[in-house]
Amino acid sequence: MIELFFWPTPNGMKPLLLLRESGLDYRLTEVNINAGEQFSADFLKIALNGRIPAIIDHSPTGGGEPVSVFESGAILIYLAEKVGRFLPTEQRKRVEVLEWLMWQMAGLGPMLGQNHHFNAYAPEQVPYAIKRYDQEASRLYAVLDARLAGREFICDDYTIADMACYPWVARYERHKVSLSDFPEVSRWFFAIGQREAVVAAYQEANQINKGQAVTQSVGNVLFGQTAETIRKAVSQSE
Ligand SMILES: N[C@@H](CCC(=O)N[C@@H](CS)C(=O)NCC(=O)O)C(=O)O
Repeated sequence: MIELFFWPTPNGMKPLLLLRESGLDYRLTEVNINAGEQFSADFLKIALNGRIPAIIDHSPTGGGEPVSVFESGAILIYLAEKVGRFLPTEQRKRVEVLEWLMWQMAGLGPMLGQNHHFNAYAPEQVPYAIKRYDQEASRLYAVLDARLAGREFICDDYTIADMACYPWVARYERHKVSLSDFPEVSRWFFAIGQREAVVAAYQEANQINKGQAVTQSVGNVLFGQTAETIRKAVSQSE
């Protein structure tokens, strides 16, 4: 059984998409990031970075002690290898999927995250940052659009590269992106959104954190942490 430490955010959705698609046995453990539960000593033992998602595989392949994994990209690779799907084994095909997974992890996700931060959450308007991340968002959408031309999915089949990108593109309105400017992304996005597993994953996620806004006190939790947060929580767990 896979225990998924979860909150309904783009990075949280990635492993849930895979779990739903694969039929693996799983349960969700909510980590309310708006309330700071990601900094609890217990959670940091699994995910020292203090961010969801994380998993514990209570029945790892080959047996033995449970395996814990943090970082959504590493979780997707781990689960794909466990089920033997969504990540090819043939070298050329595999590296292509990993390439796009890394592109999402290091580019699309962080840049769209900053885009949303400076457009929606920053307590003061920072025109340079807004412009910078708006431009970067549209550049990245154009990269994905070019990649998807003539392809159903980012790689040959539906893979962890699609599962990583989809939940971020699902927030395109927050990035002030019009999908009509990116027709290939639009076609890919709406097709994936109709997959049974994707619909079920979002239905499950939507039961959690219904309509909780990022108020100033939530913002203080999410954006006000320092080295001290981690040092304190780590010393509490010792
Ligand atoms: N690179 C990490 C990023 C994880 C991440 O940023 N998670 C966010 C939710 S999408 C989080 O836990 N935020 C809580 C916080 O910022 O304190 C991954 O892909 O797993």
